[in-house]
This record gives sequence, C-alpha cells and structure tokens, in this order.
Amino acid sequence: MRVESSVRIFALLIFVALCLQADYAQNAVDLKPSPQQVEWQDLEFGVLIHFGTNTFLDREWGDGTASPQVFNPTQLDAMQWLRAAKAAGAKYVVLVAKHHDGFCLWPTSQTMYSVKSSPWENGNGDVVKRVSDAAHKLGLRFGIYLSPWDRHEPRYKNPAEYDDYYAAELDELTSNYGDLVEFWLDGAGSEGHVYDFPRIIDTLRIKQPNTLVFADAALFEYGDIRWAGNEDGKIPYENWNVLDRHGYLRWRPVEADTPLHKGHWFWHPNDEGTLKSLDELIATYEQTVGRGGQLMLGLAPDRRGLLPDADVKRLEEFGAAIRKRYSGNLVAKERIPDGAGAAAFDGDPDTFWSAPPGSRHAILEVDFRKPQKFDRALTMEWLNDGQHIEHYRIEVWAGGKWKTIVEGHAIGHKRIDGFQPVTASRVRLNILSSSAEAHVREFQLFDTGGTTVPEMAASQPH
Ligand code: FUL
Repeated sequence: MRVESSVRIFALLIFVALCLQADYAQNAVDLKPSPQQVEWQDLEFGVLIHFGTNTFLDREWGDGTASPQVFNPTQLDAMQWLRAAKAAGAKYVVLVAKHHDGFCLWPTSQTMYSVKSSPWENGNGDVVKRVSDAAHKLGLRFGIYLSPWDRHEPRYKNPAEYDDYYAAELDELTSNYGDLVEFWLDGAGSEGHVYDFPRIIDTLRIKQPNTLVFADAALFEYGDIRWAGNEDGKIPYENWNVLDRHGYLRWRPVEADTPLHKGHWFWHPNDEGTLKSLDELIATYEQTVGRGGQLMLGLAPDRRGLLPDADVKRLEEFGAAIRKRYSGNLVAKERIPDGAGAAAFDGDPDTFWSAPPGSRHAILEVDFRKPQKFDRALTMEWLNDGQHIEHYRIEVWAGGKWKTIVEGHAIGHKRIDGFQPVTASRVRLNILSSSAEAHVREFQLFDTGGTTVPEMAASQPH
C-alpha cells in the first residue's frame, strides 16, 4: 500500500515536471508581440533629432568640455522641425535629450551642464518641452534618447553613483513630457562600463508602462526593439521578429536608424553635399519599412535652431514620392470582387484575411478586369498572433501556367517585393508554408514606373 502510493506520488511529480517544462519551453513560432509593440510597428517611420553644443562646434561626438555658453540658437522653432518630419510621413519623433557630451537639453535638477547655463532664453528654455509640445500639437508620438555614456559628468567614473544620476534624470524625463512612445538606449561608448539596467528600466516603467525600449541586442537582453546592426538604412532580409539570444527568446522588432545627411547626425557648416538624394531615401524606405522594420531618419537643426531649407525640401519630396508610389494599389482598384480573401484586398490594413484554422498553406488569388502592369508587391502579415508565414511565392498566370516572379521567406509587418515590370490578369500570393494559419492584412500591387532600386532584387526567385 505504502509502496503503491509513493509510486503514485513519484508519477505525479514526473507529470508535473513535464507540464512545467512544456510551459517553459520557448519556441520562436509561439511568441507574440505585446499590444504596445503591435501599435508601434504600425508607426513604421520616425525621426531622431540631434541638436546641442556639437551643433555649434562642428562636432559629432563632443568630449564633454564644451562651454554651455556656445548653445545659443536664435530662432529655435520645433514646429518647423516636426512639420517637415510629418510631411515626410513620419509618425513619431525621438529627441536626443542628452548626447555623449553630457549636455542636457532640459533644465534638469541633476547638473548645471544644461540649457540652464546657456544664454538661450537667458537659461530659462527647455528644448525637450518645445519638441514634446510640438509633437503633441501635430499628432506625432514623442520619445527620448538619453545617452548612458556621459563624457562630462564626473560621477560617470563611479558606476553606482552614475546610476543614481542617470535614474534621476530619467525620472524627470518620464514625469514631465507626456507619454513616451520610445526610450532610445544607445550603447555607443559604453564598452566596459556596467550599468544597472534592471533599475533603469524599472525607473522608466514606474511612470511610463507603455514605452518601448530600443537597444542594441548586445547591450542587454530584455529590450522591446532591436537595432538593425548598421546605420546604412538597411534591414537585412530575412527579418524575423523573434530574436534568440542564447536560448532567451523575445519578440523584438527591428528599427534602422540612419541620418538624412550621410555620416552626420549633427548639423555641420558647408555640409549640403552630404544630403541624401531622393532616390537614396526611397531605397532606404524600401529596405527598412519594405523589409518589415522601422525607419528612424536622423534630422539635425542648424545653429539658428531651424532645419535647413534644403533638408525641409528633401523631406517634403520624400513624403510626396512615397505617397505617390504607394497610393495606386491596383488590387483594390482593378480586381474583380468575388468575396474570396476580400479583407486582404481592400486596401485597409485594419482588416485581415485568415486562412482556415489549423491550415499550413493557402492561396490568395486576384483576378483583374483587364491585364495590369506592376513592378512592386506589398504584403502585410497580421502579427498579433505571431509571425507565421515561412515560405511564399508571388505568381502570375502566363502561357497557361503559373510563373513565379517572387519567392521569399519572411513577410512580417510589411514586405515590399520589387521585380521587373510584368503584365498579367491573374496574380496569386501562394503561401507555401506557415507555422500556423496565415493571416494577411494586405496584398497590394503597384506600378511604380519601373524606377530601379538595385537592392530590391533580393526577392527574385532562385
Ligand atoms: C550612435 C551615436 O554614437 C551617434 O552619435 C548617434 O547618436 C547615433 C544615433 O547613435 O550610437
């Protein structure tokens, strides 16, 4: 009797252990985004603003010795900066509140190395307030960058004391400027320095539970957004949203930061030649947003406190070009409506089509009233339940059979496939394999006029 009951207890323990193991086992295809990540991924495009003593000293990385006296913009107008960002199509703005030189753009109580000690507005100004107010007025989400590496603050030498300083600054920034959409944690210069990241993130979360933390995957494990790994405005394809760090899996969508002026985050005199061309910006868009990630474009106001006219013009041109390229969706306009897959073809990313529950492959076909010419396909996966599509083809009906024009693996939030112009009256998205039933928000086709973007060839069939 006693032996029997101990066998039963042993069996029960094994069963519980197995259940627990099953519970803890992580599998990339089971991971889902948080609601905040879902909302953030829909923003697609933001700007990152660098402005400070570097602007006045022709520097990119200040060494912390600049006098606050040099900071004296004469016409600072944050509305001008953000109107231009909005015209480009940006949905959010992250302001560098403190760069590596340690100079603070808000009147922090933690140091005198800030706008308080500058002649600007007699030391009574607050750039963070100006920019957050402008963002809220224009309907843009607002976020901050607070450099951990600090080349001015004497306490930086003592990690524990510096953590106190940094956390106190973060507490001010999380308290006084409304909801923060993103907290940009830059790892540059911090090699060898130990920060108390759990404490820093706890400080952020107390007042800003919804803010997403951007960080290089190497900086610490539990960020919400990962860095693209380069500043060239390119997200490597295939782009999967789940990141595996030595067995620790996390939904961590990617953001690619790249400046509007080649190689320069801050404004520099006589720097007009580095302004990126419209074609370069379009290629950047297609290789970031078009690869399922976020584009973070760097803007740099000049010594007046204004974005240079040429930058404003380029941003307006960029926004207009993207709108023009992606507003003539042939599927929504020219398709013969037959009910099947309608939610993926309606031009409305707020609705989505689902493959039958439990299915692992599916086909969505578009029949046009008359043959249509197109050179781009834009596909969006509904990610709330995870990233499922693992292999797909885009095919056109030609010569009595289906011909593959694109073959790819990851789709994710958005995938723009570019190819040589093709004319067809039947097109299909052939989902060859998905880890659970596929969900498609949009399948769109465009004739962009054959503009060549060389790197788009990545999605050609092989
Ligand atoms: C980098 C910094 O070192 C650059 O100066 C710039 O702020 C960029 C956005 O991040 O890591």
